[in-house]
Amino acid sequence: MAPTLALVGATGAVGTVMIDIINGRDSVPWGEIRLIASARSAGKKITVRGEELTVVELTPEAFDGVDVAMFDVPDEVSAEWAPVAAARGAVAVDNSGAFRLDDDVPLVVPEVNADKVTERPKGIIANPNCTTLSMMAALGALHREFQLTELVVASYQAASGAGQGGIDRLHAELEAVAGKGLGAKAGDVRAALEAAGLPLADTPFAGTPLALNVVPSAGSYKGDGWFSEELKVRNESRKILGIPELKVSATCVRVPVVTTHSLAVHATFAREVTVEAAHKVFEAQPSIVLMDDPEKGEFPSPAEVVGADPTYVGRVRQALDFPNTLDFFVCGDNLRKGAALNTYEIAEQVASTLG
Ligand code: 2RA
Repeated sequence: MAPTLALVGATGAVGTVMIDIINGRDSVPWGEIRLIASARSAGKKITVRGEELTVVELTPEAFDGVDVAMFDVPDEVSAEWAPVAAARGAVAVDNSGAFRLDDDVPLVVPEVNADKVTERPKGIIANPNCTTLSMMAALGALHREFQLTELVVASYQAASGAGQGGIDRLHAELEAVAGKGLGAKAGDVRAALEAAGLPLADTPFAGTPLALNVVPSAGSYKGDGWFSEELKVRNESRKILGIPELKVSATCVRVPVVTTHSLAVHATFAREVTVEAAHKVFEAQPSIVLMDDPEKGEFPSPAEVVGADPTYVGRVRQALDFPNTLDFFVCGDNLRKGAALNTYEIAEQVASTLG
């Protein structure tokens, strides 16, 4: 019998993209698809693959008969409910941060470590943070050929990483500053936002304007100068690539882009690597699009990549002063491959292993 898939958080921002992805597949391995959400959203009707489904409330019984349950909900909801789904016999594929560093929970990017989906003693598989995910297909492919030893990255993260509230805030700020010739005087953007009724105390972006600005703060402050996004890049990259001692340093920055995270990557390898060899590796990876002819203005940028499934790679250079080191730029839609798509790909991978 075809397995049953559940989507927990079906009405949220990532859940909505997930349904879009399921609707866009040529075929799916599922029999029943069940939509689950909080009591507030229960009863809502959503069309999935031509069938109108009614969202059911998140209860233990909602997982009865479910084979794979995808979770797109906040950390604390996953922490409570993913084990409930697992106890009822489902494999939980979780897109929150609740289990990513748990030794008994694999952290999976199918292009890199699909084999790990069967090593799940808790019945839970974790999906990485979108910032880490945006560069993993590229780094995993390079690591297989050249053996990664050091990684230095700077992120350029979109507002939608902070959820719908982040998107709404950026749009409101852009409207408030548009056409005013601002940006030449310190504090003029801040003053315009306050005057427009957008107090900086309300922003999800560290009390700092995002319009006409960049904000070197992503996630929560964790001490010693580090923000949570930067530590996630380090810890998750090590776990996914299976290199516990990988040297990693990240600086995570929010930029006034609605959706699609970008990263400038400086990666050092044990073996000699050339641009030509790296291009071949990228071209052989179906989930990567190589856009690398800078002389002709060909490189990826969020405005061109948003809404697409692949990771886009460009600006590939041999670092001039660092042996065996490549610099390159990646862009990935943080709501698709960075969240919903990778979670769904894991779910399909699990389905392929079910008896
Ligand atoms: C962000 N990576 O961009 C986070 C979302 N998971 O804020």
